[in-house]
Order: sequence, then C-alpha cells, then structure tokens
Amino acid sequence: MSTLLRNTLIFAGAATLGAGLVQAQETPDLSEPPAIEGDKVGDHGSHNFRLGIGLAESSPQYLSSEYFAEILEERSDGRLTVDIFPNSQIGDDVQMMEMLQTGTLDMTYPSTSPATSYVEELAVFDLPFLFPTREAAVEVMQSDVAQEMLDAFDGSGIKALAFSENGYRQLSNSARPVESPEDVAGMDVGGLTIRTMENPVHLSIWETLGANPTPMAFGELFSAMEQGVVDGQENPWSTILTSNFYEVQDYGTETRHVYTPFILMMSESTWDGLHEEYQALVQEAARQSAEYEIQLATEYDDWSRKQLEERGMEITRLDDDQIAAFQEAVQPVYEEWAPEIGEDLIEEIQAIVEETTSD
Ligand code: TK8
Repeated sequence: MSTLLRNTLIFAGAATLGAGLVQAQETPDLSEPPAIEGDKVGDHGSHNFRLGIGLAESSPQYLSSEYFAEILEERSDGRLTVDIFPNSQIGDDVQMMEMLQTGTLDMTYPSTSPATSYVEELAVFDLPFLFPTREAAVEVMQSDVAQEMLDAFDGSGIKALAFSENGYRQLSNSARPVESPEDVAGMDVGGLTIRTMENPVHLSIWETLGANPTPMAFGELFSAMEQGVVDGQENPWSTILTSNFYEVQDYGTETRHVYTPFILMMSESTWDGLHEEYQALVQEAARQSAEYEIQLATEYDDWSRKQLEERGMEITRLDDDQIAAFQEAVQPVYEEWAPEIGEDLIEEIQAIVEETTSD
C-alpha cells in the first residue's frame, strides 16, 4: 500500500472519529516532487516510523513528509514505512521532542524556536529581521555552521536530520489593523496579547514592541484565539491559512519579522536501531524532502496571503519606512540577546547573508 493511500486512510479514519482535524484546503499549483533516484538498499529488516507534525495535511510540512516517506518506501522495497500524524494530534513541538528522547515517538518536525532548549545556538534564527531574503535564509540553513547546530543534538536523544522552511512570520490579530509598533502597543488601549512560541527571544521581541506576549503550544492556539484568550499570534501565511486561523483573526500585517526554520528529527534510539545503510537512506531522504519542502513553502507563501484576503482577512502590507520603524523598535532585542547567542556566531551568519545578498 502506498504511503499516500495509507496516510489518506489514516486521515479519513481519524476524521470519521471526529478527531477535530483541520479539513484539507485546496493548495496552489505546486511543483511535483523530484523523481526518486538512487539504488535500492539491502534487506536489513522492516521498520515503521511514526512521524508527528504540528501542521495540517495541506501544509508544505505534511506534503514534504509524504515525499520523505515515499523515498524510504521506494528505495527499501517497502521495508521502511512512515505513518504521518498531523495537526499536533500526538502533541506539540516540545512534547514530541521529549517523546523522541524517551523513544515513544520515532520522528517529529518542530520549529527551531522551541528546540533552543537543546541547542541554544538555534536562537540565532529568532533574531528579528536577520534574513533580508529567503535565499539568504536557505544559504544559511545549508551552511556548515547550520550543520554544526544539527550535530550538536547528538547525545540528547534526538538525531537532527535537516533544516527546512517554516518561513517568514507575519502578525495576525482580532483587535485592530496594525501598521506600526505603536499599533501593537496600543498607546491608549493597551498592548495586544500575542501568543508566542515557547522561546525567550520571541517573548523579548513582543515585550519590546509593547505587546503582552503569552508563550503557548501551537496545538492550543486556535481555541485560545477563538475564546479571546489572546488577541493574536504570528506565523507564516501558509500556516495561518492551512490551520484556519483566518476564521478567528480579522487582521494581518506583513511584518516578516523572523524567518523560522523547521528541523526534521528522529529519535536517537530509533536511529541507533537502524543498519548503517538504512541510516544513510534516512539522512538522504531527509535532505531531499527538506529541499522539496522549501520549494513548496516558497510556492505557498504569496498564494496563501491572497487566499487569506479572499477569505476576508484585512492584510496590511508595510512599506519600507514602516518596516524600518519595526526594525528600529526591536533593535534592543539584538543588544539583549547577542551576548547570549554569541557575537561570533551572529557575525558568521551575517557574513553568509552579506555574501548572498551582495551578488
Ligand atoms: C508547528 C509549529 C509552528 C510554529 C509555532 O508544530 O509554534 O507557531 O511556527 O509551525 O512549529
């Protein structure tokens, strides 16, 4: 049975059980995944991996995970299979990383931000306005210094396989249009309550902007917005669309304030139980599916913003001066966090950015 069919049955089964899954959305005209190449690996036994992710079946994260599964299945003659569990069904990023450590889950795909508790250098990706272009962000994610961050997970119970794109984060809220930091702070009506990922730099960004930041697991976010526990949140347009946030958020602002990567991860106990030929295949499939995910995320980004506007969200696109006002307002975050994260690391990353953008 193909991965696609199996995962469809799983989704259909869960949906009939009323698991409250987000209904699949139609998608933009997406590139097909690259043809699966490479030799088949030898017979070293069969393994079924359970992969828990936070986003919906229509997200680039899920679609690229299906491609990851197809590569494994094809090149192992069906001996390596992957069951994908979307919509934070199994847990949120923090919980699923802990489940990798205890060996109760084989794989997960968190954002880098909640993973800074394992590898603190990842917090460099949380610095606001670090990447002026997607190309610069991708260059950094595929650099040696990024590979060193993946390697730094070794021994934590987590094997970090590859970076991909969660994407440029955009502000949404249900209270008012936001065009400036002053609109976030709400000079006379009080700052917006903004859900943030469980990450101290993100807390600092929104405190510095005069908001009331509330760290919260992604899986709790929709109901928190629906009940008015928080006014808003920040995520890429594709997440705001595929997780149906537009149903409870009236306003969007194209802040692009942080570019967040994902990390595809495997439990070290699962990894250590694989023959080295299987390990090499898992690593290669992770890299190939991560590259495809970046392609999908790119194709989803602008299309999602337009879909959100069609669904009634009032989206403010900021001009250069308005972006500059946000960049200036969050400058204290660099002063506060650069010593923690490491000036040398930041300079190394900024040098790669410089190289990429000066071409
Ligand atoms: C999904 C999360 C999500 C992230 C967040 O598991 O928590 O807001 O941006 O994509 O990783």
